[in-house]
Amino acid sequence: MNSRMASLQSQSVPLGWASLVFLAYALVAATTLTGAVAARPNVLFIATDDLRVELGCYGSAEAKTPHLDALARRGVLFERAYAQQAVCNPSRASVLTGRRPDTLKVWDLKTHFRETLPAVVTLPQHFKNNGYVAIDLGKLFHNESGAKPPIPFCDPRSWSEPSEFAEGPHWRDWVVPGDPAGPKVKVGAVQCLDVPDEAYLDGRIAAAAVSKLGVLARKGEPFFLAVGFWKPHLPFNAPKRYWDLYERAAISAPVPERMPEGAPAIAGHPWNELRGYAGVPKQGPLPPEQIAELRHGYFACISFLDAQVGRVLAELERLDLAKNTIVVFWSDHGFHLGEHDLWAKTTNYELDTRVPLLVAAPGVNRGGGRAPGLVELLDLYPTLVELCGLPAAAGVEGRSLVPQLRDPSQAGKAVAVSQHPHPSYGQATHMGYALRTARHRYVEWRELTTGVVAARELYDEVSDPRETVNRVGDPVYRGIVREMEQEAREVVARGGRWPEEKARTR
Ligand SMILES: [Ca+2]
Repeated sequence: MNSRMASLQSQSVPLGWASLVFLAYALVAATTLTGAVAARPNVLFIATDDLRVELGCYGSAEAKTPHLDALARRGVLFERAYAQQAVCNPSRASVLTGRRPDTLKVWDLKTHFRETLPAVVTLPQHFKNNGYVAIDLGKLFHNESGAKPPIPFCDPRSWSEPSEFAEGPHWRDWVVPGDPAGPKVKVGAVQCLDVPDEAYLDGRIAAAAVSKLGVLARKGEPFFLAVGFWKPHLPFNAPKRYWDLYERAAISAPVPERMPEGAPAIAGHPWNELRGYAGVPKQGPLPPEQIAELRHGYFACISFLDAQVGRVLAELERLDLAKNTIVVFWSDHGFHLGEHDLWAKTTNYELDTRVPLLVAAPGVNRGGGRAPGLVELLDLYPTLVELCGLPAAAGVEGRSLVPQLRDPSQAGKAVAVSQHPHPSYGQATHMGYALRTARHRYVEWRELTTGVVAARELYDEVSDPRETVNRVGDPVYRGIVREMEQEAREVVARGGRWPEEKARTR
């Protein structure tokens, strides 16, 4: 009850008609105010970098992720969420503008979306324009600019305050014992030192987020707090105690070891990202002990990341903000750890395009649940706009996930679309479009200048979830291939945008 109502009720004189009318207004105003507060929840938007679907709550037999598993229990876990392109900049630009890479014309690490679509209103900018405090701690947009003249990749106009921990090369997040200035050149792919969490960026980002939550709680204004963790992106550096959670001898080997049978060469890549680190062979296979070390390091980084998320979520609870804060946890794309004879990202396969996505929206998803329907990362923009009661943003291509948050059994999309140019980095010659339906993954590689289809792939995700055999030439799948070809034509014609009016599922 507000103070005005309390003082009205405490009046000792009998209430006249005028006072009763005023009291009625006050009651309506109080109800409206309460409604307005409930309709303006805060958003804690947690991004991670290169985290594939490798969490305990997703059924990983190896990853130790107690804090994210707890978040999954109080939110909705999206079992089939897909990135629009499996590499940092295009994926993040897509999520944060709600547009597909083809619409943005951002498919590489260098192009900033402000070069191609200068006036676009980003997700945090839309919140800022509608009365929210928008804060960026960590990597949300891409972390390095290739534009000339340089454009700040953290996109200052999206935020209420300057970004922190948002830019710089990944290799600099490395401890040189005795030298606080850190490395001057790119160093190794793994690091295991007995150092505090704050020795690395993600520990410092978690500490900054904890501190910022205190400030925001005292302010009392609605906030959109983006926390962008840099892990488990290479280099795999986590404090030793996170490495110690795993026994290297017990860590599984990559399965399958080879590219899918019948896959075109254009679907793979020579792992340039990993090979750029010291100690990694410039060509040829990795020795088994290095494969085990790298996989160990990736898992250590996942647990390190999980602990940092836990610190932030614990502070949200402690400040009593959790009940009115929507928590979103997502990764910009997946990752290969030697499976398919591939390392890192930049393919159109399930391991690279599928991502973890958890959404806890207090009062919306009572009791949480697991949503099996297909969704796309660019759906997050309209979802948060709807959840917070903001006006719809123009030009956004995603579809709100609110129906699935209310009832996780609701159907998802008929098709989730991802795309990736070939080669993975540098001057592209082809674009590969991946169409993921409930049962199949169809990939079409088209020559960029002519549009001619150079190669095709089809995987049966039910009988072959690890994608070991390309079925595109298998007569059993002839009908499916014909249908998918038609659908791919429509997707390409629409610039990678799936026609929402088509509600077919298979
Ligand atoms: Ca990434």
